[in-house]
Amino acid sequence: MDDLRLKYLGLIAGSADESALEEVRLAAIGKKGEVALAMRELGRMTPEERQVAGPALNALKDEITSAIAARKQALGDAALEERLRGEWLDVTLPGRRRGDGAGTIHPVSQVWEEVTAIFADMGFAVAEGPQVETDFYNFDALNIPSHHPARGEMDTFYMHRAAGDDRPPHVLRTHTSPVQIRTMQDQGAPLRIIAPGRVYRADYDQTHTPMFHQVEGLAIDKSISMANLKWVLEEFFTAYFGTTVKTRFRASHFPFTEPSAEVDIQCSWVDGQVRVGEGDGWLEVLGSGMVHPHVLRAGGVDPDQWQGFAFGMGIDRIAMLKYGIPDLRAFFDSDLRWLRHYGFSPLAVPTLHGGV
Ligand code: 2NM
Repeated sequence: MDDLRLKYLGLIAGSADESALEEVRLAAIGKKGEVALAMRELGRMTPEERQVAGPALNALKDEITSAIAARKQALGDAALEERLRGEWLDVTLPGRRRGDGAGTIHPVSQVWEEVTAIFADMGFAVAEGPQVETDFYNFDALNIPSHHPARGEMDTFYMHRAAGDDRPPHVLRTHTSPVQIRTMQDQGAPLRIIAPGRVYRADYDQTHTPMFHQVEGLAIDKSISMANLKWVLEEFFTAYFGTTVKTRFRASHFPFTEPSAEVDIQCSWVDGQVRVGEGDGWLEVLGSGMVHPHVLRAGGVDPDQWQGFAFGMGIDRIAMLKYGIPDLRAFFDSDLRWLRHYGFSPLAVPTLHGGV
């Protein structure tokens, strides 16, 4: 019996997994196991022998049973331990950063969205139109006569026509005003829209790029006035710069508005840097006026029944003002270090309109 005991306790201790353990169990205490066979021997013993051997065999069976259970438990614990070691996860590690090469929203796109959101809050819908225009929509409809300097090749990009095609050439739009004409024609009055978009002029120096971004506004109704214009613009600049901004209107001239005004915003200069909404300086940011009757008529709107204000400003320019960017041309260099420098991080929200 001691031999059986040592043999099976040894085999149990040496079992590497549950199936090996089960084999040992069957061999030891299964129906045909060695302990069961030994128990069958009890019938051939004397009562005295049986009285000693019976309890001893039962005790051996119990001992093997609990040794198997203990070994099973130990093997299970070890397997769990092993799995936990493999699946270990340090939740205190910092998150993975997006690569430093990741792009971000472009300042112009960001400002485009800011401007759109502010005017949307005042009830202005966004209007869009083609960037390649006829000279009717870009010039004639806007009361810009054919002898006007803006129509010269010096200022405007003209598209080539095929040889023999003598229709007037298409132009890259020089402002988003053609969108205003098209929207007047499509929707009629009353109307309250902004037209943000890319525009093109043959200009390239410190303060001009051949493509830039403009947003124009147009509000047409029975009794719209320049007082409404002034309120809307002050509301806009105050929301955009996050501080109360006064405006100053100066009489001016545009072919498409009468009367016309150039609009300045209040500012001061500190260490050569401009600060909007404080001080007694003024910065020109915008052109505006009451839409000329010829322009309303070109849009199919009766100037005897309707009147409206319009304005136009440069998105790039007000982006430079808000984010302290001194050089316009850097907008189009695609330099990520420049983006980071002006505080545009890769975590910024993605653009909705396709971006710059
Ligand atoms: C400006 C200045 C003044 C303007 C006019 C129109 C239209 F088409 F409705 F008549 N849209 N925008 C306008 C007026 C634009 O930009 C400096």
